[in-house]
Amino acid sequence: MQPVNDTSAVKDALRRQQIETPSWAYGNSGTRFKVFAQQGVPRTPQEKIDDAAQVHRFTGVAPSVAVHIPWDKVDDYAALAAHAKEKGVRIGAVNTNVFQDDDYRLGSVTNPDPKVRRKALDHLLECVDIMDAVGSKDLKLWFSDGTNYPGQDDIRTRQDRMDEALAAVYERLGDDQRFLLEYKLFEPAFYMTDLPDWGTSYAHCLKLGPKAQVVVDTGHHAPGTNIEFIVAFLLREGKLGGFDFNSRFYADDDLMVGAADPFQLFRIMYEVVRGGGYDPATGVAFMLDQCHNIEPKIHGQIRSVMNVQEATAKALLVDADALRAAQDGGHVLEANAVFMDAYNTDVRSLLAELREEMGLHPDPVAAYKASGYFERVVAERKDGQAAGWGA
Ligand code: LRH
Ligand code: MN
Ligand code: MN
Repeated sequence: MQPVNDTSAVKDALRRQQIETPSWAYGNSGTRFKVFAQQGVPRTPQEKIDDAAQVHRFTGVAPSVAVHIPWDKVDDYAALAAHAKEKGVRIGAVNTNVFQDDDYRLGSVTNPDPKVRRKALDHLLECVDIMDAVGSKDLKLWFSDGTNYPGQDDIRTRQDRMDEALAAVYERLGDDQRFLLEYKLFEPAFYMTDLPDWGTSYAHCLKLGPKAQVVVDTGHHAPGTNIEFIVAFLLREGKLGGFDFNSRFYADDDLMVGAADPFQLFRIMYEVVRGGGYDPATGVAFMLDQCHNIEPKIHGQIRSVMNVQEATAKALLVDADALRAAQDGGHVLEANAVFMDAYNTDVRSLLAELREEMGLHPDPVAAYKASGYFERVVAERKDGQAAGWGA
């Protein structure tokens, strides 16, 4: 889809938007130094889904929730999916976790010990079983694997082990399932990371085929990286599987999307629209991957969904014809002005109107606050669960 600038077409496009919230955003979280307990926090995976359903209820564009295994481990996954349905949402991506076990000290699928590699692979395959049970189409793979010291392990052999594991997972996927391969510059490994950048993820995905796609976590790059270039390139190659949205100031800060650099989010969303990634048929998943350590969680998720909506609205408002004419004519400043005009447009009233047309309150935060949901869960829930970090 090319960017559109007639308001009703922009609204139609925004009405169709789907932003996935992460179950771990609703649990207690913190830093390496302290996990802060908040009031009214979910005690079970079911209650995390209940909270996610509130975000959808007030925004109308967050119909799915990502789960993280084992943080959301339950005995009966089909029942969890039924619970989600009952609450008006569905389970989205299944996130794997091969980074919180003593066995993974030297890595998971790239570990020198074949027994540990097997254990990690078994977990990944079990997550595909869970996808089958909940009807999920996306498996998200992030590996903390890497080394801390030069010479600690053989870089090339570790790539062979990565290849082997990814091929086994790929093989296990159903026809309508795919995996989204995440990369991260550094942390927790500090010398060498086995999947450090989009190029490495892309190369692995390309070798495997169409069911392997790259996921761009906006917090996982070096400062100054042109993330929108990565988005444009991956979309052009048909390899952009989706986003883990969040904000960073320094490293993998996991702050609310659009908080640190709303202009960057606009530039990313422009490339999504420009490259056809906004068309549901392309299958680009718009997921949040955030924690709310010091701020209220459901409110934080609503705010984040709205930030993505605002950036998307502005991206859709870019006058594609005027931009192309200025670009083709080599009119540098005119082209930049077309771009900035869209970015500088205040889209809040357009979004408020859209919500009213969708039968929603124009101000999702105000409506959520007035609903009494937070007070109710504070009264009902004692000793909420940690999201997974430092639990
Ligand atoms: C790793 C990461 C990955 C995990 C999530 C909780 O930094 O971005 O996506 O699954 O955080
Ligand atoms: Mn992520
Ligand atoms: Mn991250």
